Amino acid sequence: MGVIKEGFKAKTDVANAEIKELIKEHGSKKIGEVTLAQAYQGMRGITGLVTETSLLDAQEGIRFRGYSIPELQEKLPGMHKGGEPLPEGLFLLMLLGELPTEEQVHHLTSVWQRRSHVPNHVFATIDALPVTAHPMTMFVTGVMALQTESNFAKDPIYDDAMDLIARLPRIAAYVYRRKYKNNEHIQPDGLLDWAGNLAHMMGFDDESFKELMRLYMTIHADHEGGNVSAHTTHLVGSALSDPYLSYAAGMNGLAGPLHGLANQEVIKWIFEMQEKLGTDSPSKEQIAQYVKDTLSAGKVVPGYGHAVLRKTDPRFTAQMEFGKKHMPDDKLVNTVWNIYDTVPPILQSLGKIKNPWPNVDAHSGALLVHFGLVEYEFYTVLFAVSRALGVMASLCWDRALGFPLERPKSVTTESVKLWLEGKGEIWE
Ligand code: HAX
Repeated sequence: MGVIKEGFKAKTDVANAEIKELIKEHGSKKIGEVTLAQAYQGMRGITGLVTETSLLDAQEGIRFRGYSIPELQEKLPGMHKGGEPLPEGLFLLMLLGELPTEEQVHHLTSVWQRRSHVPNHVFATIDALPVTAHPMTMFVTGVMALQTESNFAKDPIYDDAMDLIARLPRIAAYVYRRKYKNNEHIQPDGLLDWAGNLAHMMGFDDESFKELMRLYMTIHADHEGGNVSAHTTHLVGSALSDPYLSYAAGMNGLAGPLHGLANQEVIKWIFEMQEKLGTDSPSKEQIAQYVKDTLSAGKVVPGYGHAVLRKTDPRFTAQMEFGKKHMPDDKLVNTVWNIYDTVPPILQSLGKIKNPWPNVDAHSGALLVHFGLVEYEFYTVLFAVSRALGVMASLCWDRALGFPLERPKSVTTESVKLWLEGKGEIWE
C-alpha cells in the first residue's frame, strides 16, 4: 500500500469510530425542518448531506478543510515561490484533512504521472463522435470509455479515483486538439506537474498559462456537497457505481448552463456585447445598457448570482488578482472588471435576486482568452478536470465511511393536497 493510501486509511479509521459515536450520542437531534416550498423549489437550504472536503459559507465563500482560497494560496506548495498552489496539494488536503508538505505534493505528482496511461480505445471512442460534438460530450464519452479500466470490483475505491484523476488531463487535451487543432496531438511531458502537463498537452507552454492552470484547477475543485456535479457524483456513487460512472454522471450535470457551462456563456455574452456595440472596450454606461437589454429579453446575466453564496465569490477575486499580476492592461479582462462595477447594483434593483455578486464563472474565460484559449465551448472541460479532485476525494470518503444508498422520499402534488386537507400524512 502506498503512503497516501495508508494515510487515508488511518484517517478514515479514526473518522469511522468518531461518527459511530456521534450518531449513537446525537443521532436523533434535528438539524432543520423541510417546508413544502423547499420540496418544490430545488431543496434549497435543506441540510441533508455530509461532505467532508469543503464547506461553503454564504458570506465568506468556500473553505477547503477550513482553509479559505487566499490561505491556500499562501500555504499550499507551488511550483514557484510566491506562485500559484499546485492542485496536487489541494487534493491531499481534501483527502487527508491536513496541509501537505512540499515533498508529499511532489510525490503525488509522480504517482499521478505513473497512473496516467490512457488506453487507445478511449481515443478511438472519442474519434467516433463527429467533430461538431460539444467538447463536454467528447470528454464524458472518453471517461465512459475509460470505465473498462475500473478495478472497483476488486479494490474498494482509492485506486480507481487516483487512476481517473491522473488520466483526465490526457483525455481533456485530446478533445481540445482533436476539435480545435487539426487532430494534431502532443505527448505528455513526464517531468511536468498535473496541471502543467495539461497546459503542455493542449499546446500552451507559456509558464504564466501553466500557473493559470494550477490556480484554475485549485479553485474549481470543490464547492461542498450540494451543487449539481458534486451531488450527482455522490448520488450515483451511493448505488456503488464505480468512480468512472459516478464522475461521468456528475460531469453531465456540470455541463448545464446554470452550473459549469456558465463560464462559456459568460464569454459568449461578452463577445456578443462587443459585437453589438462595435468596440472591445465598452464603457460602463454601455455595459449597463447591455445588461438591462439582457434582462428585458428575459435572460439571466451569466456569471452573476449563486444558490448559496451571498457575496463576491473568492474564486472570482483570486482570478482578478491573477489578472492584475499577469495582464493588468488586457482589454477583455478590464471589461470583466467594469462589468463587476456595473452589474451588482442593476441586479440588486430588481429586488428579487438573492445574490447580485459575481461567481467563479464571471472571470475565468477572460483569462483564458488572454493566452489564446478562445474556444469557449471547451471551458467547461477544464472545470470538469478540476472538479474531479473534489468529487473523487469526497467519493473516497463516502465509501470509507460506508455511506448507504441515497434515497430521499418524494411526494406527489395529489398527496400534498390530501395532506393539506387533513386527509393523510405527506410522508407516508
Ligand atoms: N441574472 C438575472 N436574474 C437572475 C440572476 C442573474 N444572474 N440570478 C438570479 N436571477 C433571478 C432568478 O432567475 C430568479 O428569478 P425568478 O424568481 O423570476 O425565477 C430570482 O433572481 C431569484 O433567484 P435566486 O434565488 O437569487 O437564485 P437561484 O438560487 O434560483 O439561482 C443561479 C442561482 C446561479 C442559477 C442564478 O443566479 C443564475 O441563473 N445565474 C446565472 C448563471 C450562472 O452564473 N450560473 C453559474 C453559477 C455558479 C456555478 O454553479 N458554477 O458552476
